[in-house]
Amino acid sequence: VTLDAVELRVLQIPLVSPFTTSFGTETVREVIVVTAETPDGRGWGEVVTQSEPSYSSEYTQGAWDVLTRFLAPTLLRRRTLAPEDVSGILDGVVGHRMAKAGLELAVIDAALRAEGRGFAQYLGAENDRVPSGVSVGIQRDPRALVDAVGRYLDEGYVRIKIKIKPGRDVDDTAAVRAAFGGIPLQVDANSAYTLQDAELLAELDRFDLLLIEQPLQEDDLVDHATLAKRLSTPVCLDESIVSDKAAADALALGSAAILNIKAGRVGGYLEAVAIHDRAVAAGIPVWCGGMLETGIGRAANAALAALPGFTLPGDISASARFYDRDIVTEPAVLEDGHVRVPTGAGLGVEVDAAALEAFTVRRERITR
Ligand code: OSB
Ligand code: MG
Repeated sequence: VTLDAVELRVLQIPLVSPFTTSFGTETVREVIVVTAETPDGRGWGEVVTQSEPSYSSEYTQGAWDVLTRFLAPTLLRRRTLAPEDVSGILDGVVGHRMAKAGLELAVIDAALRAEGRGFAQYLGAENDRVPSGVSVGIQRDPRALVDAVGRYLDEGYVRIKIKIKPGRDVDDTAAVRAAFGGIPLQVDANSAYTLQDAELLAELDRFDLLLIEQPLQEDDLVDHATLAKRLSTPVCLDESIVSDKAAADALALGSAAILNIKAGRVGGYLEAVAIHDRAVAAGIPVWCGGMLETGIGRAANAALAALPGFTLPGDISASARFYDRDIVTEPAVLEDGHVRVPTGAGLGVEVDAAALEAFTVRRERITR
């Protein structure tokens, strides 16, 4: 494609209910939407940073700075480029993977829309719908958690993930297990523990969980390997898997038996496919994580999760799990516990211009 301009917007979209994890509570999703402008039309991407650097070192204002001053200008200096060239062109900037991923997605979308080709097919997807799991935040108490989980099960979600943190782990998990029997259940600690907590975490073994996600810090690959030997619950890594190289290291060390793949965290959907391929070759199951995406990123995640190695349900819920109003004209819905993989050109969703405008709080257009 020929890239004429990149438009960046910060959006603030209200959440239907507060979302609490071990690292904090969000009531508004602050996200960057990227538009790649080409002579043949536009492409859309989403930068999944959050407003504070608590899940990742990346955060929205930091991403805005690196995108406007470095990444977008570097990309625009190339007259024409293919989607596969983007990561190499941006290689001179260290890190900032979520920012790079959003920019790359906008270029891919523009290129595919011009060709009339769908993103799922481009990535190598094989399924036309994906099973839908839901990530349930920490609630006031275990009873409120059971109420929340019950509502999601009624809606048809096929897998429940609950957030845990010290003091809100064993009792919360026990309450959900006791209330709903043998549902597919997993927990996510978002790095809230240390290896000292191994004995406590082993108490979760009795709940027959699908996995425990990211119990320790991002750079604790060796400690995760040590912990994995002490638990019967499979250890899954999220925060630690920042690249295909990190995935290779984690698998070599035995730090994880399962991987959560998030395109933003690893620098883009093409890097995500590389991790998928590596995991398939190693016999490691993967699933698609989420970052409270808008309809843009949610469509892209559904396509990624339709690759054959994604054998566990992902955090790809209906748009309505987070938003009353999305920024695409046909937000993802839950049908029989699944979300449909869009098939139209590019991401296969259309941006709702009025909604986009309504949520925009900052905007900048960068030209060649
Ligand atoms: O750890 O998976 C996580 C949301 C923001 C940051 C980190 C995580 C999450 C979620 C929500 O669990 C997943 C979703 O988008 O449904
Ligand atoms: Mg996680």
